[in-house]
Amino acid sequence: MRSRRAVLALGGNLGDRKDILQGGVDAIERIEGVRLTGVSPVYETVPVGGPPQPDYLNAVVLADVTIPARDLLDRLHEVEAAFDRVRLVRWGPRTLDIDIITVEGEHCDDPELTLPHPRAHERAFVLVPWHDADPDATLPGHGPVADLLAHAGLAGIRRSEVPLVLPESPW
Ligand code: A4P
Ligand code: MG
Repeated sequence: MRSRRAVLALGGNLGDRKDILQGGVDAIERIEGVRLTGVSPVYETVPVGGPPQPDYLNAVVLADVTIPARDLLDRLHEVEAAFDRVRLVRWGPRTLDIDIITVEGEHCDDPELTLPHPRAHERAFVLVPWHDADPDATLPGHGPVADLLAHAGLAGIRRSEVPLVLPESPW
């Protein structure tokens, strides 16, 4: 399948958040048909929605993907499971969540995989690191990420000094 650019958002608020985030990035790079091209700074963020829960670490990675988006979602769910992700309540605390924000040229309304991600445009914890990783990014249907940032509530977002490392591709 031809290569398309994809944007993935990672977040977690249980366990050793930094190690899990880096472990998630490393595991994404090992997925066959995925090549990481960029990684954002890490942000410490106040939870949006859900029950009372600890603050999150959030980051965004950029990738080139040659597998179908549904296969990518399945592989990402396997990565989440490898970090003991348990689903109890919607928007509840989690060790690792990996959302597909966009896959270049792909639109889908299926609840199992909605593309672009239906809430990305209003989520500062996605938009801020995405803009850092790609200042020219555009969210299809919503416009430039730089413009969306102007309307996003930035109060609950704090840049962390923790760096994420872009791993070497095994492929
Ligand atoms: N799904 C549909 N489209 C997608 C997509 N583009 N990417 C389906 C990934 N999954 C997608 O996801 C629920 C279902 O969405 C899956 O079965 C998948 O097939 P989930 O990972 O089980 O649960 P979730 O992530 O809690 O659900 P959701 O609705 O995607 O949550 P959001 O809207 O992403 O919000 N606050 C802070 N500060 N930081 C966070 O990271 N995350 C959330 C989750 C809420 N508050 C947060 C954070
Ligand atoms: Mg998710």
